[in-house]
Amino acid sequence: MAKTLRLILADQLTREIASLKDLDAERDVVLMAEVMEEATYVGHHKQKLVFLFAAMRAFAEELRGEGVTVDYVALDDPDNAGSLGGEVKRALERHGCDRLTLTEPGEWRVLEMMQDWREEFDVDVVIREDDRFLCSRARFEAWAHGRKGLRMEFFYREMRKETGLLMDGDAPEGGQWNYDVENRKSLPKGVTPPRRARFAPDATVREVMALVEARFPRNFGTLDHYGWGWTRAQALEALDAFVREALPRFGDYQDAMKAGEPFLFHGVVSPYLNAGLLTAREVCDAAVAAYEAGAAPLNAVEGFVRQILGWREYVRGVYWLKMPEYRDANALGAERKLPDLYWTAETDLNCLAQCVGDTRDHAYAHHIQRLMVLGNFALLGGFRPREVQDWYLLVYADAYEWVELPNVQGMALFADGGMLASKPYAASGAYIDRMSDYCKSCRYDVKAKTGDDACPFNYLYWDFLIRNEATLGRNPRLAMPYRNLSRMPRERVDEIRADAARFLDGLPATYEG
Ligand code: FAD
Ligand code: DLZ
Ligand code: SF4
Repeated sequence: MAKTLRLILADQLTREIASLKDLDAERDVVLMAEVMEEATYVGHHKQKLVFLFAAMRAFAEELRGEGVTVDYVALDDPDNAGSLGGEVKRALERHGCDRLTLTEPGEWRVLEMMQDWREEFDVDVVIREDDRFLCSRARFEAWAHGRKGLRMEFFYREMRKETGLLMDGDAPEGGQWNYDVENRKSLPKGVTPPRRARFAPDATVREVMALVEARFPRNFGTLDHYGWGWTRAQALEALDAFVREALPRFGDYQDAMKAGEPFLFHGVVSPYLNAGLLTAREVCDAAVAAYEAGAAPLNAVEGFVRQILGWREYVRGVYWLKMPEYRDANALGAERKLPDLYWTAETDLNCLAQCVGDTRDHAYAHHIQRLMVLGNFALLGGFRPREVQDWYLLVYADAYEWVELPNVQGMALFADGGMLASKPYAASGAYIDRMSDYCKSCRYDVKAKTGDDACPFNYLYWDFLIRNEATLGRNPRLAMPYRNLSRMPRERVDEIRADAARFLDGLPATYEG
């Protein structure tokens, strides 16, 4: 039998990963390596680096506890080759392995690298499918084949039927597939979000924190509020706390935003899911069990399951279907440089200051903050998709290209021309005012459309529609705003364009990322 080297990446931290399935603990070696190439392909948030390195170290210890030989190469190991390929090469030589077994990675870039290893290394290279997802790449391709539009809702219904989640025989539980209309409430006064499961760093995590501060002092973000768990047991504890305390109101306040409350009633489980500490199926099962026990209502549980069984699986399918061209799509010809406020949080637009601030402090912002504040502003401002992509890929603890890219290109920026979304998620200040308390403490007046105090989202929204009329003007879902635009006096249109240009030209944009 071949002696096998099994490489485990930082986002493959589960005993169930395909590359460990036939592990022979007596003979095989598991390689895990903290390498500069992966730590620097974008300048990851400090919390993301700490979370991943701490979770890698803990997982290596778990395997060792089982009697598995783990070759763990730390970032500050003097012999560290600096890249995954370099470390695989060294380990193959060190351990005299004749086979290399891998699980396909979550990024095109890394898959290409792994495919080159077949030529580079004189051993059998086996790349296994990542079966942690509920929908395989082949299954998604079959679903997408021959379809004009790839609407998530239809994909989601098929996944419900195939997994049996929230099904009552052949019918959806409760009679409807989707309860989203019930999930758009703002947060009323007196409703306090629950305390979240956060974890105080132990000695190992503190060591990783010191390493990250020393090696990446200028990276985005702060470690001051660090609270991510780093083991599967902690991830399960976080999931359990969410299901008990937040899930019942997840649906109602899914779209709400509140200053100083980044987590609200959200799961806050994406870093654990994406790194392998939790599985998609067990997270959905936990939510459905709460519904069946009468502990959470259907609108909350269906809404939550849809995010994972629907959106998460769907964006992964889109990523592999559309890469590598997808990354370069720029259907709206957006060419402005990303302004500095995305890095500094220094801006008098309070909604942006709050959302960038939450991102800096927690390597987290919830979906509506990412989409309707940060993404909406990038869409309206016409910022370059590649710069927006890099920003999203580095600032969140849950960010990997397979999930970040479709969300940025398809959902936030409409850069794919409407393959993912039927219309751009463009909104004026009124939406942000309705769903948050941000406007109350803002120096701008959300109701004002003109003048120095006018909320910039108001004229940027119309400027966006005017600027992109050739591309968007025939979109049936934008018929109403374009009809309103056609009735606007010429002077008003000119005024909007001038206000928007003055505002956007006045945004400092000097950062190189
Ligand atoms: P909840 O609101 O509690 O949702 C539960 C779970 O559903 C999440 O943990 C996540 O796994 C899944 N989910 C929800 N929405 C999406 C979605 N649109 N796409 C994929 N999965 C989803 N999510 C990431 O995991 N990584 C990213 O890099 C990422 N980048 C994003 C970029 C943009 C521009 C936008 C608009 C969204 C992005 N998302 C990303 C999706 C979503 O915002 C996060 O998954 C969610 O905020 C994570 O917080 P939570 O665990 O509290 O989620
Ligand atoms: C994201 C990341 C980082 C920051 N560091 C490492 C690392 O040092 N070693 C490793 O094996 N993986 C790392 N990763 C995750 C890889 O970049 C990841 O597997 C790809 O992003 C593919 O999803
Ligand atoms: Fe944002 Fe406008 Fe509200 Fe200020 S007034 S917080 S800029 S939406």
